[in-house]
Amino acid sequence: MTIQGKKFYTLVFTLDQPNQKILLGMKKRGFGMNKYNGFGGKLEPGETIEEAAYRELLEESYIKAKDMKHVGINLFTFENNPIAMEVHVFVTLNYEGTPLETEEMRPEWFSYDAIPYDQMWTDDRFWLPIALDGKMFIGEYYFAEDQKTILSEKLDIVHELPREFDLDKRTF
Ligand code: 6U4
Repeated sequence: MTIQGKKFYTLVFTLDQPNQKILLGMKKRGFGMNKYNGFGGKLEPGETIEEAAYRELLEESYIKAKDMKHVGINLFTFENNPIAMEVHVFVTLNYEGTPLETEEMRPEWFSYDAIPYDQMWTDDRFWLPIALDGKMFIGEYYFAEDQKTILSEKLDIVHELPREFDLDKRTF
């Protein structure tokens, strides 16, 4: 697979740890529409990955995170698409506000043992449990054009995350 470049995205999972619940949003439009996911999106010009993570969570759910932990990086590539998506995953345990529906997302709390993986991206069932377990990961997923079938995958638990995924170190 020839990759000519990548774009950065954020993805934030808000956790109600005492009640073992995770906040997901049903995406109402755009990429990943009709799937549950965390809250996130593209970086704006001049923004750091962390700044984008806080901003997107607030814009899409009205949750204001007090802190966040960077828990993983996933590199997504797609058949016949030369641009990779580099998604930086965060969790927040400390936040203010109550989630509200926005134009983009309909928020809903789920118990950790009832996460609707069948209505999420195919890769989430592999790496989200690692994040919920308090560990960090780096994943690579190569998707077929249907955006469902994973053609190749690699997932590592790591002790430290790099600032970004080095495309030269891709496995496939
Ligand atoms: P806008 O400009 O809001 O219409 P949109 O096309 O909706 O953009 P955006 O900005 O919401 O895209 O970003 C896509 C979101 O989907 C990011 O949070 C990253 C996330 N994402 C993309 N591929 C994913 C995958 N395979 N698994 C996953 N999240 C993914 O869990």
